[in-house]
Amino acid sequence: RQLEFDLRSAVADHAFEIHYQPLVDLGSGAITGCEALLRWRHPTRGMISPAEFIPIAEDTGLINEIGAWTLATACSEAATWDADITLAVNISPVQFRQPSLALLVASVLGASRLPANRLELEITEAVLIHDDDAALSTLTQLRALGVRISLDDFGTGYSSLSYLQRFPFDKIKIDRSFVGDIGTAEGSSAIVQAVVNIAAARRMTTTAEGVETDQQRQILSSLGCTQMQGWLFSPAIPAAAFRKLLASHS
Ligand code: G
Ligand code: G
Ligand code: MN
Ligand code: NA
Repeated sequence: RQLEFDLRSAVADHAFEIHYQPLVDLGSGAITGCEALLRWRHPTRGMISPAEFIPIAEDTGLINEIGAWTLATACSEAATWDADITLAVNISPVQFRQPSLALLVASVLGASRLPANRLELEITEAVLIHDDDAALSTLTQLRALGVRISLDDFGTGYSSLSYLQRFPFDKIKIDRSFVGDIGTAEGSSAIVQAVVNIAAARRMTTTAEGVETDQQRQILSSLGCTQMQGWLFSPAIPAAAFRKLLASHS
């Protein structure tokens, strides 16, 4: 496949860049974090979405190299920001199953000098379904480093409330399919409310994804959701623009 071939050279050529999307506290309106989102500038096809190339990277194993680059680059960048905000990095299930993940994270934190408590790793429920003991052990190792763990896309996969019982998460990210329905579809605020309640009972925070309207923001705020992320505030933007955004909001 041509795209796989190109992806291999992209790793070597460092044709990737990282964009950052702010995470905003629903109470104060302050930027309290961001999510690193990978972008691939293809020589002839322009920007290719991670939704298209991450699956190829996972199938070919290239995700380990790409993921390590993303983690190291985002941590180094975030360590230079003049703001005490968290950095969230997506970890693919393939990366998560590498026994050396915690070692990698420790070495990246050491090299970038980003404080561990400013790093959040976003994982999806897909990592939890295969091997409970290995997953629990990896999560425990990561948390021992002081990094935070977020459960991404909550509600879309094989969501099981028992995961929340068994695994130590710091944050639940409520998938944008629920957020998009808020204020229109009957029952969707009830689902968000239920997730917020469970999170609070388990000392986890909640981030609503895909917030696009002020009405959604208001409802999420009244439901007690901690944080929001979405185009209402800002899409993911290049590092230099994100740095300016931080400066203009501090
Ligand atoms: O950034 P959006 O712009 O299009 O991202 C699409 C999908 O790709 C999302 O599900 C997002 O979690 C995933 N994604 C974006 N960046 C990364 C990354 O660095 N690593 C992994 N594993 N997934 C990513
Ligand atoms: O799966 P994950 O949550 O990591 O992916 C984030 C994805 O959500 C990216 O593709 C990003 O571009 C997208 N996204 C971010 N904000 C919004 C939004 O407000 N609306 C929609 N529809 N997508 C968004
Ligand atoms: Mn994510
Ligand atoms: Na998500």
